[in-house]
Amino acid sequence: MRALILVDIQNDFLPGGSLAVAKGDEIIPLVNNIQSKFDSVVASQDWHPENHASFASNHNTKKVFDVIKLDGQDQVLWPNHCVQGTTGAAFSSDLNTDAVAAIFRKGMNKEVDSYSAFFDNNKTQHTGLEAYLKSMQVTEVYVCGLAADYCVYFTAKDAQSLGFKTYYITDATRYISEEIYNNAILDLQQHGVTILTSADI
Ligand code: VGL
Ligand code: ZN
Repeated sequence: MRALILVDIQNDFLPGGSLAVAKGDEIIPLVNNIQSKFDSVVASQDWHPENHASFASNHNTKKVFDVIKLDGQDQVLWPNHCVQGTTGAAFSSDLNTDAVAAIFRKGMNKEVDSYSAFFDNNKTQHTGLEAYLKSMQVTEVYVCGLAADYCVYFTAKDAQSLGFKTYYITDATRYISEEIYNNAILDLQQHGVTILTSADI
């Protein structure tokens, strides 16, 4: 069985949002189109409390995009985004979610960030996505969504390491930083993730 994971296609990551990914809206028609090619479609949703440690506003003297140490790991400080229950945290109204069978929320623990749809950045707290996919006999996972160099990257990397044959759909994602994106693609290739475009699905 093959599954499509829609990563964080939320208003705050789209033009006009607080952590807007340039041209992020361009992926939506494509993402809507390809869903019918999959046995299962699931989504992740970044879902932070207002006091989340990844928000620059929660640190004195720090600015957005500064990097700090959080629990021993490098942590980029972000603008406030995807706060639970806000419009910014909602899925884009242009995204077709009719076929989405389950939604996995992440980033609720204020002490640790959660880029991957599978678990927190310190890999202790699972979202339930791995167990869900395995219970559905999913063996192949395709990832798309926002942002290419953060949540889509870490979701693909974890999917591969959890034993799913993993595909990263480049035209169904957009990045925050081109440099980080280029490194992410190299890293995924080295870990055996297949990089493809939607035409090759
Ligand atoms: C994301 C930064 C912070 C993402 C989430 O969805 O890529 N990026 N939180
Ligand atoms: Zn976040």
